[in-house]
Amino acid sequence: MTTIKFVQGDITRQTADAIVNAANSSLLGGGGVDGAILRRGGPAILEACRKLRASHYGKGLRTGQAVATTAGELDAQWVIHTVGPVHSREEDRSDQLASCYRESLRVADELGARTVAFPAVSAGIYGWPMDDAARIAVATVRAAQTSVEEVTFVLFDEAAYEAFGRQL
Ligand code: AR6
Repeated sequence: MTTIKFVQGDITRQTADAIVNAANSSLLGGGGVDGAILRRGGPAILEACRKLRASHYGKGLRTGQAVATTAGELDAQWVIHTVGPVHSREEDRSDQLASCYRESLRVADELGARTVAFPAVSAGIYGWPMDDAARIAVATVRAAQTSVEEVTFVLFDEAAYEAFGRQL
């Protein structure tokens, strides 16, 4: 049984075995939570991402997939990078968003991570409406078959925190 928690704050200040990054398929950085993680985590994370691109992901990491690197100077052992879908009004990409949470937890299980911190994947630059992002995130983690003992959703602002809280 996985305990689910919600906190409001900056995920780069969170302590967890694994911190999930809302990355993009290049794995080479961006804005939002990705930029914050790469800044505070120091150069080791980007260096590990570059190596992953060269060794395994020449075309980039696909949407809905997840891969781990060192967490550099963050208070965690690993960063799990996942690529959320860009929100679309024409196409239902909910399965891809759910896959981000499932795949991140699968990678966490492989690593032996017991505690995992997630941001609201896709709910920033990628435009996913917060209430729907929260619904998919919480339902997917609840339904996941995982050995992870504790999942903490780290929500950047009050509106996001409240949207996730409504899922309880
Ligand atoms: N801690 C916790 N949550 C944060 C933080 C933080 N430090 N900073 C932002 N958020 P976004 P996406 C929230 O845009 O929508 C990047 O350029 C933010 O308020 O980070 O998946 C990547 O490289 C929002 O609620 O991720 C991709 O190109 C949530 O995190 C693209 O953005 C996700 O917002 C991914 O876009």
